[in-house]
Amino acid sequence: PQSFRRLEYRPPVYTFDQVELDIALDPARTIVKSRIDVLPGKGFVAGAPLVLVGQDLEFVSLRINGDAHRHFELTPETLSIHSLPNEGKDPFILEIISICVPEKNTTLMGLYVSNGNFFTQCEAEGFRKITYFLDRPDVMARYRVTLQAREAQCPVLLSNGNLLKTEKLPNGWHSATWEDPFPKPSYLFALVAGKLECIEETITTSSGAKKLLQIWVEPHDLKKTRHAMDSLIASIHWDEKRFGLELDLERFMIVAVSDFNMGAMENKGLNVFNTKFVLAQPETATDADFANIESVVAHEYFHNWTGNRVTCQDWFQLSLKEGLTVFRDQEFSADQMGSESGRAVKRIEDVRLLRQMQFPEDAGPMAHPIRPDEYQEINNFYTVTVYEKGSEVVRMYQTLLGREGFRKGMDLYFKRHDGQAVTCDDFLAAMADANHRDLTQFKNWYSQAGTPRVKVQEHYDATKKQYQLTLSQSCAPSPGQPDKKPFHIPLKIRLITSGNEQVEKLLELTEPEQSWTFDNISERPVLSINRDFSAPIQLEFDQSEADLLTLFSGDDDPFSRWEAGQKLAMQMILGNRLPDAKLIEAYRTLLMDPQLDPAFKELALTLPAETYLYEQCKSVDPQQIFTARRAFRKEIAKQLQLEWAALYQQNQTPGPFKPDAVSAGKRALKNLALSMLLEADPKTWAPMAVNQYQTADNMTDRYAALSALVIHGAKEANECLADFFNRFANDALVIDKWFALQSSRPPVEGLELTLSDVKHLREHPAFKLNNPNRARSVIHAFCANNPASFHQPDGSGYAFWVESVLALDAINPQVAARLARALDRWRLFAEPYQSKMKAALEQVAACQTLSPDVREVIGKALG
Ligand code: BAL
Ligand code: ZN
Repeated sequence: PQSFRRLEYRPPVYTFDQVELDIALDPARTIVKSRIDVLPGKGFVAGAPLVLVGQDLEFVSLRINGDAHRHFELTPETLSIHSLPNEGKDPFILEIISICVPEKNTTLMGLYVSNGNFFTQCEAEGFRKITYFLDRPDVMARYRVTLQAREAQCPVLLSNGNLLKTEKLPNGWHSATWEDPFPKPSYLFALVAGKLECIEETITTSSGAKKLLQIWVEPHDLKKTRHAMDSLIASIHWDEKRFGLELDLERFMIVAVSDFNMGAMENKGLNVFNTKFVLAQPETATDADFANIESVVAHEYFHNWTGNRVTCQDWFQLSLKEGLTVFRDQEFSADQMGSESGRAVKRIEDVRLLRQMQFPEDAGPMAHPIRPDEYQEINNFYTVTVYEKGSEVVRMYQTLLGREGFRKGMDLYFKRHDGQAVTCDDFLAAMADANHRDLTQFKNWYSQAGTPRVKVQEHYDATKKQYQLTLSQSCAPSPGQPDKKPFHIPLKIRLITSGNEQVEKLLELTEPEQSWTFDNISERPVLSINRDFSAPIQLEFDQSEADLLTLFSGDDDPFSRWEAGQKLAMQMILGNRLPDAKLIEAYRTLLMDPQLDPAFKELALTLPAETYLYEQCKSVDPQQIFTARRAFRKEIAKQLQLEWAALYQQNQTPGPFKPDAVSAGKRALKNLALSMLLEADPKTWAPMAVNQYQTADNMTDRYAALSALVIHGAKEANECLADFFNRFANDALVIDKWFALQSSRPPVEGLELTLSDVKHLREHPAFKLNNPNRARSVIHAFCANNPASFHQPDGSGYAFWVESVLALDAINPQVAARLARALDRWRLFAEPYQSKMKAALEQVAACQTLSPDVREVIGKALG
């Protein structure tokens, strides 16, 4: 397989200035005419051919400066044009006509049809499926796009930028012409056409300019767009206030589509979204959905500056825009929580996701630095490492430089690079220069994969009243990187004493081993370290259970407090122990503390995920871990049954549903209480869950009640599941939840989720393999979110995985490659799992027709 390497980057030989596209939309035969001003690029060599890329296109014709041109070669993936005017030194006009077939395009890259409407997805390399082009992010051009279609079939015609004109054409066709004044790479191109309607608002931005905001959806979904619009308006105001960044276009559009590979896409002025991250109403969307919509709308909007105005030189720099934009959306969502404790809750949720998803990636066969050095298929590098770890790296600049210093760095970055395609090094240089700091060692975060481990040793000398802290760092080898250089690790610490006299400090660990001495420490302190998760590391710290209990009961840093509880639970679960009396008392005190945020209580009583527990083991027995974790949970449920019952009553949210953080936190705690009550005693408490299921006026409560019944194997579950399906049969996103709940249901005693149950779901009339959301709701939910049912000693789960990867790969390689990742950590498992997983991987590898996407993932897993 072909590999692409970062260090082999060469600037483009030719570049484009103005691009005119004329696209006649027909599902069976879309004709694309391009007219491009070509000029020498930064890497120009006289006489060199112009090599364009194209995929699944029918070539029709080519002209240069108005004349037919015969000096070209076509391969399945390229169009090389020779004998250019004056050896290519003079600018010239290139005209190409080609044809593509949107209705046959099941990959959902390029131009495709969903529910009879046309959509595009061009990032990373989808534009080449629309027309022959220099489809690379460092070629930035101005686009003018004319869309033509049958008016009855496509009354709405949208593309990037501003609408210049619309025209009626013969035979019932019509056209719309759009112009985007900002130069952009082809991956930010978009068009949408079909039967859509919008809600719109006009707002005034900081400079006093009026801007039109629109959200386009299928007509029956119009009533579900308000939350997305509110989130967009809040994002626009937040970016002005926090970073001084204003919306630059006259109009900004969001369009929702139900067939979509990713969450959403930041095309300039025309964001295209998976319906899952746009549509919400209290009756159909949960609090988590509301929060996700807010954060994804913000994320895509923030890309307008971090990604679009300043873009990536090449795809190895993906984290330049993604890590930074995730950081920005995390900060936005934290601010939207409305309080300091709300901010902390958001931080804990983000860290939890990082550790559940990214730590395993960083320890597995697909481990890569946030700026990878090599890839076979770029689609495989839209990873939690590039996104979430990338965001942690950006956050560390802010930790090291302070909020003001970070802002100075951002200002300099835009001052230097607006309108350019740049690199991660350019971002680091802006941060360093704006703050007169040497950040050379910080570069190791960009170049080295793996989660650093920091070992903590402490010594307290009571006679000298001196505390000594020694930290040493290491990082395990990762693919292609046997030896690691030390990282620059910012660690927030505080020494906790009864007198409370020590304040928080920031330590910068830069050496393999470093010591710090603290004087005038009146008693042996309890160390609170990596507060607020100031660095994305694993701590090796033999902290006593007594110290952990002290931190869990009262650390003033909410993250560290939560973390101490997680560590206690983790150690006991892995040691096959039940929570002891002290921990139960600590849980009880925390749950009953009237000062504490309900959302925090819910997080503190939610146990570490199985996949996170796996990473702490040398050899994973998934059934054993599941059983130990479940027993631990049952014990908490039983011992605190009175408290759970009280919390259930105390955290009701009467009145109309509001998705704000405080109400959502109360619902989260109330629904954890409900789940715990069913865990303790399903027979007694199931009727209360059924009542909540039936009387709920919002999806959060209805779905939580249904989940509690299903997860705890209550006999009432099936009736409620049937009711749920009938109630929401016409709402695809809710039916996805219905599938996902059943597919990810963990086994309960005497009620295992069998493979035939999952196959049954896959054969359900409402199941559609070619709709990514639906496929994920059954297949990924089972293979990736239901470890205890998936990892069967007889390997039957893995056989299902093989079948599913191959079936999906024939339709949509990107979705298949995600699923293929489910066996990444096979080497970590005990027998018989390990051998059976390896055999399953080999079975997929033996397939001759694998996509490059799946081939890369499987190849690396076995490599
Ligand atoms: N750029 C791909 C989708 C996203 O990260 O916003
Ligand atoms: Zn993004």
